[in-house]
Amino acid sequence: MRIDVVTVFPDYLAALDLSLIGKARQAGLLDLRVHDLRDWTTDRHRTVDDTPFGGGAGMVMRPDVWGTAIDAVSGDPGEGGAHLVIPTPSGEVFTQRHAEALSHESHLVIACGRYEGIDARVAEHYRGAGTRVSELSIGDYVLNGGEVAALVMIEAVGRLLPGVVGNPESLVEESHGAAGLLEYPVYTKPPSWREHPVPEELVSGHHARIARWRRDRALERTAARREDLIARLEVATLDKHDLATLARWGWSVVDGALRRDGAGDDRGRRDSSARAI
Ligand code: 6GU
Repeated sequence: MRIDVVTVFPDYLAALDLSLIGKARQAGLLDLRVHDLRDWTTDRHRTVDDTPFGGGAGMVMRPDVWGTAIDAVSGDPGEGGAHLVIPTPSGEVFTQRHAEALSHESHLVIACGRYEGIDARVAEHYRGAGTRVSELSIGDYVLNGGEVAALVMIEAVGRLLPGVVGNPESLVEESHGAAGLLEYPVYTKPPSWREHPVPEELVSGHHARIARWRRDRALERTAARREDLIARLEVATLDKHDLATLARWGWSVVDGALRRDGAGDDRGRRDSSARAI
């Protein structure tokens, strides 16, 4: 995969030389190129922004500079062209599903805005020209620019590329995978640490018992921390034991879908919250 990042702070992306993504680049699995947007300015002051039409605070990034930059790094649109990613707090929220979809692309261009964002005509223009354009936010909080979001997306996408993660099995059970649950808690040596023993199921050697324990902890954790994920579970993928675990957290099946029990009864939840999840 090739990824071109355009930014006014190329140094922000220096972290991509490190760790797994750095290795993927060295191994030739990821062709990552970081560009300074100001290389495409034409004035003496290398201006990339201006005041907003309609008034208001802050500055908006100019579409002419962005257009020249994106054209220069996108390659030939006839050959499929690049998928344009614009990190912005007003985008769709970036999830593992977006990471998976983007990992199947051959070329991404990530346009990192600063200030109050990029002139809206840029996304509009490339969409109109048939380019795939994704405006994506990494969560409901405000950053000063798209660079940290680009780092997040490149790491999430990059680790899904074939050969980047050494053991592909580690991609299977982790949080936000296909099961739609958070990951179960994990433990290693020593077997007892500061009076905290490792749960006995995990040292039992019984494969089925371990699997059941992990599944229950994943369900409980998700129920405690992410009700939105429980509500989206496919009932057909849950066994009787799963439903019993969820019932203890106040969830039952109504008309084929999971529903939180009403009447504000959260006793089960409080009881379970009292122990480690
Ligand atoms: Cl992608 N950009 C900015 N500036 N702030 C954000 C964001 C992106 N995602 C969440 N907050």
